[in-house]
Amino acid sequence: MVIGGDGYCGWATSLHLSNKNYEVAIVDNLVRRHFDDQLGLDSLTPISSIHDRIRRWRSLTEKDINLYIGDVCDFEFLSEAFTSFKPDAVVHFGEQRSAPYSMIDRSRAVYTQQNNVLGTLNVLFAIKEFGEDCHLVKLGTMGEYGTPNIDIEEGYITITHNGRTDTLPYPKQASSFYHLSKVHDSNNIAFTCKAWGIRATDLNQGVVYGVRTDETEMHEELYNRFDYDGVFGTALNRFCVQAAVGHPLTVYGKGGQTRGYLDIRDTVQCVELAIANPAKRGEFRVFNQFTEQFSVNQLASLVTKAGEKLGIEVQTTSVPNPRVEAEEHYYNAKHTKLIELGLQPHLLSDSLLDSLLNVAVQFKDRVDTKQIMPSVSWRKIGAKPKTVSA
Ligand code: NAD
Ligand code: USQ
Repeated sequence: MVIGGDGYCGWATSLHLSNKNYEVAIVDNLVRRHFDDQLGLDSLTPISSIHDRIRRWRSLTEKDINLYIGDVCDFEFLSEAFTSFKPDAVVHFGEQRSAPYSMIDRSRAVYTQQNNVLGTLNVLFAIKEFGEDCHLVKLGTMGEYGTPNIDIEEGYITITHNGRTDTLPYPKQASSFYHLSKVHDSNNIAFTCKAWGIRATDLNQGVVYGVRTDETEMHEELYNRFDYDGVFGTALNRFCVQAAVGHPLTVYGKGGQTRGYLDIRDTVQCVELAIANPAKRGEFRVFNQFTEQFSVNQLASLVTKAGEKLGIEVQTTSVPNPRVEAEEHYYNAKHTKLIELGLQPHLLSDSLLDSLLNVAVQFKDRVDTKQIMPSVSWRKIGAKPKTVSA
């Protein structure tokens, strides 16, 4: 069961798992498409409705994907989906995933935490009630750890304090109401693994880039979404679109912000590996899911070089940082557990950047350049409802 299977990571994963002969059900309330309507945004790539996507997949492969349209915060709906599909594994992508969206105003901050924390709590109760053996594969985020001045471990750290030693959850220092919702999820999942014997894997994923996977390439009705706007667009994807339309790359502040990144083709591989090698009953397993670290300045320089090769002149501008975050810091995060399970990373290469830039160029007429600059400020978040695109 792929919760959030109509979204960016979830759609690619659903097709990948279906292609690998897993029986797949997508659960989604389509709220992500509603956010686009609400804020006047659109994917760079044209995306079909979930019904057309699934019909097209069936006509190409003769494989069925089950579909449950509804909200995981509605326990009655979720219970029905669980009892009818009876999943062996639940992959939970179904959350509000934008840090800027969660910092627009009070109502979006509250919505983000309500949707994410209560949705996950319902999933935990559904597993306890209807499928105790079901493995929860939950999408967390590397941002749960923040940017501490020591190495980041995978979920746990062994500490000796006043002569005694223990292995404890790695400290969390998230820096948006969205990233904090993931910390709250992790705590709830860890507790229910202990209390009820739930088996769970928390995939602390870095920033995802790219758009093509083997399956989404099969037909234009299977295309994945590609966000480039200041609310849902993520760093490298945004930079490629900015380069394609001749907009200077928007480096926030000093640009030393370093994060873990991975190709969307590795997202789908990691989820498959987690499902194929489930956590034990009662185990709360944490994997850091990224393949390489980059600072924002490094990304800008890689895109500038890739642009040169394609004859595009790329400029960079320093934008006053709309976020409250360290702009120069130490960053060294472990990421060995998925490699040990067999992950074969697609590292960011010149060829990938060329093809991403080419996708951006192909669809550049669809770009609304007014959506590129950041419009949400961490410092100016207010209680009153705000329309960001205004
Ligand atoms: P997305 O917004 O494209 O997809 C999320 C999907 O979940 C959407 O289709 C949405 O309609 C659905 N959804 C949201 N709330 C729901 C609810 N209450 N009930 C049912 N469906 C609901 O996001 P994405 O980029 O695919 O991210 C998926 C997950 O991966 C998120 O949990 C996110 O935090 C995590 N993640 C994403 C990235 C990234 O770079 N995109 C990086 C790290 C982690
Ligand atoms: N940044 C820029 N310029 C831009 C966009 C971003 O300098 O135009 C900087 C940001 O300030 C930040 C870094 O790039 O320091 C990453 O920002 P992002 O928007 O690419 O990613 P983020 O907000 O962290 O969120 C994304 C996904 C989220 C996921 C997270 C993984 O939206 O769902 O959880 O990546 S992580 O960053 O590891 O926490």
